[in-house]
Amino acid sequence: MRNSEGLNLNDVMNEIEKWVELTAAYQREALQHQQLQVQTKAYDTDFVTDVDLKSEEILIKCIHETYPEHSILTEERGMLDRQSDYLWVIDPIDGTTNFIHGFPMSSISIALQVKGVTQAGMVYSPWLAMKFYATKGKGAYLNGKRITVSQTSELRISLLATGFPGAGSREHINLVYFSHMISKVSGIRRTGSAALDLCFVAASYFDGYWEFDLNDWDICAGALIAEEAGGRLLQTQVGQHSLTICCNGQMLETLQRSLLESQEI
Ligand code: 2AM
Ligand code: CA
Repeated sequence: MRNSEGLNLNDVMNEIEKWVELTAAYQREALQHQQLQVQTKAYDTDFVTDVDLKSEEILIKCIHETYPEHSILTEERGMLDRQSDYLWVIDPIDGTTNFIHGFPMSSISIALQVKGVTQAGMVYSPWLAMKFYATKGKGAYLNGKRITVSQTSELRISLLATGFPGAGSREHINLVYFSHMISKVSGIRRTGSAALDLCFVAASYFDGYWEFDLNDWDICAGALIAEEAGGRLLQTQVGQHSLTICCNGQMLETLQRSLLESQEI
């Protein structure tokens, strides 16, 4: 299976799987046997651990060994630019706060973009033993089984997910949206890993998801997986904030309308 640039996406996915398993094994070992070293970044609740950094190092080394000319964008190290059409987008731990607390809801997220289009992605939870992956045009899978989004078209009976990134800001824009939406749906969950939230929409556990101000590395792989599972992804701007919405096609318009009503409250 070759994409327009002649790369075999089956081979790419086999490589990704090896790299991610290696990283997951390291994370399991580290959480069991190691004293975590936690540092803060932009503010006092924006955390990074030595395990984030080492996981990133493992993934970068694997990519450089296999595809030395490719560029890499990572959460902790930024852009490692090789002036290539190929860009790997990596979040070594999506859900770092959960990871620090031992709450088993974090993931390794890795995607390959070719000329700006995501061609392959994997989101792997070392704790749930869930491996979500997709290649463009070939569907989405969870541990070898094809997954598809839910068919729920009614918001009233839907289970949604959201998140509150950047909790350093006490007045979070999403609180208004959350309180508006909570009475309109069956329930709203907040896992703390945007990558897993998108995959949970892909697997139809959630009917829809929204979140503000996410970064490329949070959503690159999960967005492909959700879209390949039949989901729709919308990214829009609300004032200074970017809003990501993901759900099945039947619900997109209703969910978007309902979310945007929140601004009028
Ligand atoms: P992280 O754990 O890799 O930082 C939780 O709602 C989601 O928001 C997670 O995907 C989390 O990714 C992300 N997140 C946490 N803090 C953030 C910040 N300061 N800016 C943007 N995204 C953030
Ligand atoms: Ca991260």
